[in-house]
Amino acid sequence: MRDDTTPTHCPYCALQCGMNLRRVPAGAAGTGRGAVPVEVVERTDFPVNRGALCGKGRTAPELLSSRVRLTGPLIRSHATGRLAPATWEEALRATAEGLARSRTDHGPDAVGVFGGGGLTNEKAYTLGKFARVVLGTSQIDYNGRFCMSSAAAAHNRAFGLDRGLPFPLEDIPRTGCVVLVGSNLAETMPPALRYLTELRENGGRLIVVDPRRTRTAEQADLHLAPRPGTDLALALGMLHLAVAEGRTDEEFIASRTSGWPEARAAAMAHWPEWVERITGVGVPRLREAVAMFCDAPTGMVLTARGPEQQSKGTDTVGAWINLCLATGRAGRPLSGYGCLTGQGNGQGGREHGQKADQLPGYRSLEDPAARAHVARVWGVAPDSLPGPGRSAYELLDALGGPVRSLLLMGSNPVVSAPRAAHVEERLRSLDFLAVADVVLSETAALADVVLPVTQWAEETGTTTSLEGRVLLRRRALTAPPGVRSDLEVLHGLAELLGHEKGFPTDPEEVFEELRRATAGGPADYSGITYRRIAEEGGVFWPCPEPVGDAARREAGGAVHPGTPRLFLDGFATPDGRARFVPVAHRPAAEEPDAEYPVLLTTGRVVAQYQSGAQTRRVAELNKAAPGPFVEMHPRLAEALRVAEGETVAVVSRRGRAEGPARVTAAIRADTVFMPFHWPGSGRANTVTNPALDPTSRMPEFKVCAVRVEAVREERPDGGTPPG
Ligand SMILES: Nc1nc2c(c(=O)[nH]1)N[C@H]1C(S)=C(S)[C@@H](COP(=O)(O)OP(=O)(O)OC[C@H]3O[C@@H](n4cnc5c(=O)[nH]c(N)nc54)[C@H](O)[C@@H]3O)O[C@H]1N2
Ligand SMILES: Nc1nc2c(c(=O)[nH]1)N[C@H]1C(S)=C(S)[C@@H](COP(=O)(O)OP(=O)(O)OC[C@H]3O[C@@H](n4cnc5c(=O)[nH]c(N)nc54)[C@H](O)[C@@H]3O)O[C@H]1N2
Ligand code: SF4
Ligand SMILES: [Mo]
Repeated sequence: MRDDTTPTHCPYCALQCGMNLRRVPAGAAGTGRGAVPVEVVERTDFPVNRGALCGKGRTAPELLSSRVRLTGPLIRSHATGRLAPATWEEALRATAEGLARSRTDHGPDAVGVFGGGGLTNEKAYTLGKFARVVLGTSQIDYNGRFCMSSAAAAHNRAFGLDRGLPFPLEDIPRTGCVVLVGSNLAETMPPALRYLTELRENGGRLIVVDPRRTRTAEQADLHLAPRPGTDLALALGMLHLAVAEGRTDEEFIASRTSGWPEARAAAMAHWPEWVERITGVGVPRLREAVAMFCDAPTGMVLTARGPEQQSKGTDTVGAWINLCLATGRAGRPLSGYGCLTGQGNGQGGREHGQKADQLPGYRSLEDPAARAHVARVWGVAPDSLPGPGRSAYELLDALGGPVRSLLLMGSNPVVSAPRAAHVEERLRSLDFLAVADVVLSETAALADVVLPVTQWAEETGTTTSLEGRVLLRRRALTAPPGVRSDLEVLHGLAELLGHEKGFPTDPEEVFEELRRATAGGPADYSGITYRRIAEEGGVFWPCPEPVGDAARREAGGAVHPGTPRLFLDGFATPDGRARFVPVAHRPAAEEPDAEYPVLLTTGRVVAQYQSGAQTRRVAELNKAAPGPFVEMHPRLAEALRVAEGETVAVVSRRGRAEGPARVTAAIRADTVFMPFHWPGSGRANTVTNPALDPTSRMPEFKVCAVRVEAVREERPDGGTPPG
């Protein structure tokens, strides 16, 4: 490795593609702001992407030197109401005072903290510790609640442990059949598409379940296009047929599971003909899918946001898990259920304590033993740790009410939260808002204090990929002088709030503490060190370090190898058996009616990332995906007398969003699709429904009832142009 080259990982999605960053010699790319200081060079030794990157990863360095990047703190001036430059001392002091004032006036739970699944493990851990130890608040949650919380809840319920994928991606091409439910991998994790291509080259079959014929669905042997919000019925229908056709694995059910009689009865109550009526997927197609899945010797079901972001997401994932368990496709080599986690540290971000109900190591905040363990590591009394707080949407909804001030790090809810106009209004009603970000996001623009932070390539830290593989991102260049790392921000605030110790700024020092905090917990990182990750290219958790192993490790001896594959010897439940959960279909929180006759579903496009805060500022990506659109079927377009490219409004009970019509037969005629990456008049989340799943508290991003209207431009003569 040349010494101007640093092996690291992409700042964006959970695939965490490996890349090398090479410093560009001064002068070679121009000078000053705007000159990109590093270039991405192929890194072929990381097995997950073997050098391949999508456009977002390839262009990620652009934001490092971008003119729109924040380079100094900002404080809102009382006189002008505008954000104005300030020193770090002023900004940290104003933040500490803003948070402390709410605490003094209204109690510790009047202070909220909102984190992000893009934060490294070290940051997520420190943010959770900061909330509980320094602020003493229970009111902390994060955007991962909007992401994979339903799959996480279902995982815990069935398997006793939540790791998105219980096997590495490299197993996918060797299984017999993959059912991919509501994932548009070809656009959301392009380098991973190769695993599906290889699966089919090896003779394996691919079933894709998506209301749209996406670029991913085009790869499938069988594409099922259910009505949005009906995956639960679909999975139950498949299980019903598997039972009726004698395709269940009774030996596996008897030896490895519990609860089958109830789950079986629940599935048998869902007749295939009824499922056809609910989902729009015909019985013959359903039968074909069951045969394809069960005839293969091994099989996997993988879900992503499609079935999960529903007000019944937990039960829906549970239904797919039941299908896996009943057919013996779990806890065996090359078989199982997995969730494709989304954000860069979507997995690690949910393990180390920025979630409302959780302590590091995936420990429960309500478990006295877990509280005692973590309190010991933190040097505080177990009783001083607050209990569980509100979930993400509930927390945002409580802003300006019981929660008076907020520290936000790593999320842009003005664009990404459901019922976003309401959330924006809640944020505006706060007594005090501080936002740490790398750019002036739509949410940062509302803040009283903006804290500019370092970016991925300027700092070191670990992430845990969708495979459960703990990876090391390394610092490749020095940050501009005006910015500080998130860890430095939290250290500075802790100090001002009376905690001089316990909040180190060195990521490795934080990780060493995290190892101890997670020791013995479900997500045990105690055997993982920076050095091991660097040498081994990543380590899968759980990776405990039993007594004596530290010395062995120091001496170069054999230690716990990490756990690429889970559940092969038993599930993580007390009796080692996977638990069936009986589930029944229920409608979406909002079904179409005469006033709102169409279904809206939302999601992503390949060139933009999430709220777009970062990718909308990269020229190449912005050119590829310049703005919102409304995908609709030609029949719907005809009924509305709308042509390709004409502006339409999508209106729900919560508000309206506009965009040009994109007319395509690749979507169901009863459904329109909008990507959610943009603010303003095209903000899809103005329209979405914050109905929550009762278990995971996941909002129903994937289905709500809308009316679609043509927006005719007024003509001088008062008429409208022909439609
Ligand atoms: N380009 C890009 N890549 C990303 C991201 C990004 O913003 N942009 N974000 C990252 C993150 S955080 C995440 S969580 C992942 C998300 O990755 P995905 O889950 O693949 O992304 P989505 O586009 O939200 O949803 C996937 C599919 O669900 C379908 N769908 C909609 N409603 C339903 C339904 O009711 N049932 C079923 N079965 N399917 C439905 C949509 O048509 C869509 O094609 O992507 C990650 N990668
Ligand atoms: N309608 C609809 N809405 C959705 C979804 C959907 O499918 N449909 N998907 C949901 C999902 S799955 C997700 S994950 C959310 C994501 O939505 P958001 O939480 O808004 O995610 P990002 O846009 O990634 O926001 C991250 C912010 O943090 C900043 N940032 C990046 N790295 C760092 C860092 O290290 N430190 C700090 N301090 N800041 C940083 C970025 O610049 C950006 O402003 O959106 C959800 N919203
Ligand atoms: S697929 Fe994800 S991790 Fe890989 S380059 Fe693209 S955004 Fe980055
Ligand atoms: Mo996500």
